[in-house]
Amino acid sequence: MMANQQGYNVAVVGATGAVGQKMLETLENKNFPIKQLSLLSSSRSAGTKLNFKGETYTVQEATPESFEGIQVALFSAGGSVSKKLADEAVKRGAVVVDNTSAFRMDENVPLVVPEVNEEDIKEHNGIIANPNCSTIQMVAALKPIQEQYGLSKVIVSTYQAVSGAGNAATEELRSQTQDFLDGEELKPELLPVAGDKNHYPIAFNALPQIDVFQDNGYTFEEMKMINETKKIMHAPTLPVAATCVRLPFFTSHAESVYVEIDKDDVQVADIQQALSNADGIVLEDDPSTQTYPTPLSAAGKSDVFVGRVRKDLDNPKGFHLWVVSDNLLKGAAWNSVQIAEALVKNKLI
Ligand code: L14
Repeated sequence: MMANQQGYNVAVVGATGAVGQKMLETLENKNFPIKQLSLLSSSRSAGTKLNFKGETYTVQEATPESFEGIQVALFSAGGSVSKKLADEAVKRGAVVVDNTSAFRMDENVPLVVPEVNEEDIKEHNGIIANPNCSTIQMVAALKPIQEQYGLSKVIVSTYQAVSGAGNAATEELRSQTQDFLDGEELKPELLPVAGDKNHYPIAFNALPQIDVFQDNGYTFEEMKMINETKKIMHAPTLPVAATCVRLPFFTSHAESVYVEIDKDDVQVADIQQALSNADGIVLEDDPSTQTYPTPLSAAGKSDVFVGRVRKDLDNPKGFHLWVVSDNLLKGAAWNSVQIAEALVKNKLI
């Protein structure tokens, strides 16, 4: 730990990972008030040196004792680490913001996207869950529509970046692309899912599997989008269907979202207006100038970008949207830091 000015004692668990690194960048860029910073990881990555605000920190192995004196702990080191250590952090007085799927559907754990359900953080019992990246950007866009026009159905297909699967997946795309261009044989080792039986090339391909299959034929990523959306939006009976697809780009998830609303006589301009007035949403939607967001245009930015708003041609209550956001920022690190900011604002730490 290193002393700094006034602020909070913050731990980042999984600091060397794809999301952990973005958490550090975001804490720095958003100037979160930090008194002492602890960078923690598994024993495998302990000893790594990382830079924060011009100072070098050595990553320590996360143990129960690492959380003595910590007020906020941002976890993103995988579900098993969270299951082992989140309670230890809470026991020592920390509020945990957990970016894994370990506790998201636990009814004692708020699942929060500040633009959508910030109030829910007040119900926390030590742990607040950060939703899945694909879910976060979708509910951010759905919220203003739900508020003004009601929602009766959501169908989403995703176009997801490889960085969501971690630094090793990013490296797999990079080296496989090179091998493909060099005419070498491709040797997929990781994607679609590290622990699953088969691996398929991601370079110049599209994989309709993100995370493991469930008994109902949906993947876990799809079920996360379905279940988390209902929980965050307080809409347990809202019909939601998802198809999640991995594509060969590094950053930002894109989503084609179909919604049906409750109200009659709503026009594209009304939906656009609701979106452009919403916090955290940027409307980039003008076919006459080919204006719409793309994974590359959204990368490195905190907002959720929406374009291609169209009315369904058959259902007057149906609308189609294109929603894009940096999966490691709003989808993970920035949403976690926003939750930490909300804890400060609401005097919960
Ligand atoms: O549930 O492989 O937070 O892109 C989101 C990214 C699970 C893995 C989560 C991926 C993760 C997923």
